[in-house]
Amino acid sequence: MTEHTPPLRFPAGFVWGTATAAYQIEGAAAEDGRTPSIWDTFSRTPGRVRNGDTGDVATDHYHRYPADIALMAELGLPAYRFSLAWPRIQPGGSGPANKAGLDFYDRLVDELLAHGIDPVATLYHWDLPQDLETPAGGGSAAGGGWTARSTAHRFAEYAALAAARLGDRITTWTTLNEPWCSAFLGYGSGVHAPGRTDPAAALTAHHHLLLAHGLAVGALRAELPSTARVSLTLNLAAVRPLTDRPADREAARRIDGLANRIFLDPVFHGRYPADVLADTAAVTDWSFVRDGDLTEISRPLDALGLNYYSPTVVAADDPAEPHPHPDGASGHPREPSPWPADHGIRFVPAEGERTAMGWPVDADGLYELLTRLRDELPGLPLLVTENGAAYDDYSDPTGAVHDPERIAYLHAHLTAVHRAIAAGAPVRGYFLWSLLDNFEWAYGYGKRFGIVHVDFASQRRTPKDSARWYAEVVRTGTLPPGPPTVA
Ligand code: IFM
Repeated sequence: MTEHTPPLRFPAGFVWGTATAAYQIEGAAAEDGRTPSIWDTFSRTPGRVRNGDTGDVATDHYHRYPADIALMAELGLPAYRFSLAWPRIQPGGSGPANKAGLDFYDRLVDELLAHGIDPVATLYHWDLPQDLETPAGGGSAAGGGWTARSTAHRFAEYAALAAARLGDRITTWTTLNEPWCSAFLGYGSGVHAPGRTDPAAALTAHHHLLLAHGLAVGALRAELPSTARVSLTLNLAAVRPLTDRPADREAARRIDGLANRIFLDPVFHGRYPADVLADTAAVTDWSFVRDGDLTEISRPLDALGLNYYSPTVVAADDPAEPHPHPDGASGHPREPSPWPADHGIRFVPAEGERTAMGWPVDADGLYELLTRLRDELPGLPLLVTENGAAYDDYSDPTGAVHDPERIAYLHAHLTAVHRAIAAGAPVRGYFLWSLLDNFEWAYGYGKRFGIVHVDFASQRRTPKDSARWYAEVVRTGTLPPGPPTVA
């Protein structure tokens, strides 16, 4: 349900854009010297991705980028957040740059600039070169992926190669996208590549991802002009206790630690939170943290990116109840959890409206997070680097794609952004996820987040109603009065 609201004007200079990621759209998995990433391996492993889908072709953006950029220009979208594929730029994850890989991003960036679109680059959106996870016979890499400290150093070398070639034209750089997912879904629950289910490995990976971020910030600063902006994107969680009971509040404190403060404290204050170290003491002694790491990790940033989709509601487990299975049946063993130490905590499915991912629609969580960051990181520019929703879109007999639910979702969340700005949060831009329907990781092509519909058989692109609606918001810098309520 969306309430009727008056038009809301965004500040002058507010950056509007859309976002994508390399493995989700590029395809061309084996072209021009690209080597496999952990997602190529994972998606080819039976049972890991729905329907056996892979990113081999995806939206074929590698070949169709001129038309995709022309479409962005037609929609009047002034900025574009995309990611660079490490295994394209530095095959295998070590050694010299692959000229053909860098040439692709060179062409992409030039095409964006020729259309007046500002390129915003992310260095790592989950496509770790497979050789860094499991070295091919005789390779010099250590293996172990993000559980290996050396991977952090390889990442900084890759960052330097990318910045040396593209830093004269890309002015906003992001090191990592959602390191929570890389560490906790990749090494904890195993629903993301590389598919490991080891809580100690998840925490080790977490630290090495942050170290990689810090080392890459240093490498970027050394290569880029002083005017460049360097940032990090986090998927922080709006964590809520189910009730005000002390046990539920304690559950919320623990998950807030593992979702939010485990990133914000080291990156912005140079320390891990004492309560998180205590909560996870049975999992790891944190001996992978070495002298000097936190200084490296807390190098100053020019902005923080926030990705937001829905809130997280937690409660204390009732020991008298059999443990609920995530599918609703009781008494089954628990699935591996992404959270390294969540014993005694229950994740409560929120009530009300949901997207096709089953995620609750709750824009207040975005407001809560933006105003929290306003208070905790005074003066740091904020960007909403992802926000959007999947729905079961289809093209009707006339070829149109009507997606009123997405428009309502976007309206509610942009209203929350506007409210946060009015409350003093320094939010400088908004990147809608996503430009195109794409490869939604373990869900394959079954979940559509795009404002542009992609027919994956023909690769035909069709702007959905939401694309036209967003284009008008961007053109006017104004959010129109609330859209009709979606039943
Ligand atoms: O598709 C993903 C994206 O790669 C990272 N953030 C969340 C999106 C939707 O699940």
